[in-house]
Amino acid sequence: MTTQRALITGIFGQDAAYLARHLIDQGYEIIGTHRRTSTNNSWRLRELDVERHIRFEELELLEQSNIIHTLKETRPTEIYNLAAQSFVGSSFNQPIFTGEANALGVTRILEAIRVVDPEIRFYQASTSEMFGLVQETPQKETTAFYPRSPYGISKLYAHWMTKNYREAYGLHATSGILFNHESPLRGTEFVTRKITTHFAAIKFGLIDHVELGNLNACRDWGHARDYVEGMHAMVRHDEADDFVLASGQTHTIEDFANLAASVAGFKIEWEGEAEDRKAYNRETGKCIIKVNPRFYRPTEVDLLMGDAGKAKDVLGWAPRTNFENLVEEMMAADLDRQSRTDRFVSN
Ligand code: NAP
Ligand code: F7E
Repeated sequence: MTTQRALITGIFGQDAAYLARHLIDQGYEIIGTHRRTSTNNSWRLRELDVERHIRFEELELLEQSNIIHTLKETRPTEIYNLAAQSFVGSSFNQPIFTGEANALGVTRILEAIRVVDPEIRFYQASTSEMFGLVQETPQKETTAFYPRSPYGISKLYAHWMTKNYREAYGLHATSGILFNHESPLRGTEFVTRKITTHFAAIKFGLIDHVELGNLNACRDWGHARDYVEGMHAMVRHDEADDFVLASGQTHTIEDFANLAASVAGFKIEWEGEAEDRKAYNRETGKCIIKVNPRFYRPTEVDLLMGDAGKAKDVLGWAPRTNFENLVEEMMAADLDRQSRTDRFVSN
């Protein structure tokens, strides 16, 4: 069999690191693409010991000619489009950039595939944010979409473009509708890792408390390591299609904070409601969590809970890491990182 060559966009992101690890273990050659930055941003690839196996190329989602030339020069057999402006909060302040990168960026890649080599298999990173104001629970492939942010809307455009290029031009273009997946390599702006980095810093006396937004939002959280295996299974499946990957369980932000606090060794007690809600360390009496409305979103996604039944039946995919193990792994990793420096760990 000829060697498979995967091009992964957004190679410096969380999912790309785990996917690169998985594909390298399967014997793949990896081309990792990134936008130009002034500093090296490859800490995740180093943590998983994959950096030395990757051929790096610059690829900017806003630049059509750059994408076409990169495909012509690197000749991948599979493309995993993981690059995106992926933070929902920022999408409200940067709706146009978010649309350019997440929506039109995908059209640019699909066009490049059509022109350069229509045999390339394509994976699009779709998201549970497309369900937004949910129309049924649990959410599955057939659930009606109702996105609630410029991010969700940009991803919905890309989702339909992927489907359209599949139907119109016969491309093997697959869309993975992934629910939240986290890990010790998660960006620190996302709520899970914001909590674990801040708890670690509180533990080591560097800060007093963390400020969060809506504590009642419910998310279906899994581990990125499990979800990238599902991406690969989708691309290797004979027919391109849409698949939900999810854990099937949902928890509030407060649940996540409670469990992370207990792993970090804090006994906490909650008082107050809404903006006045606070969590106190019972041993010291000090407040360690406060609500700051600055972190509220103009329109919120209140509840996500996915049904990954189709991925299980068709691909044989199921998550291996449960919520408790995920929180334990993330909290332990940040305690370990923080124990090795007196600077607040911020990546
Ligand atoms: P991530 O850590 O934020 O990584 C995204 C990567 O995209 C970053 O490395 C970023 O580059 C790159 N990027 C941003 N704008 C770009 C541009 N204009 N041109 C080229 N590259 C650009 O995201 P992730 O959590 O790994 O998620 C991977 C993908 O899955 C994303 O598309 C995300 O929207 C989607 N998704 C994620 C989840 C989840 O829960 N993690 C769930 C569903 C879908 P820099 O490193 O330079 O910032
Ligand atoms: O927010 C609430 C916030 O930013 C989760 C991305 O990977 O998953 C991710 O999007 C919830 C929201 O992730 C804070 O209001 C409370 O309800 O961790 P998050 P997200 O918005 O769910 C989807 C599937 C993606 O596709 C995205 O790319 O937590 N929340 N307090 C907070 N959120 C943040 N960030 N910070 C807070 O202080």
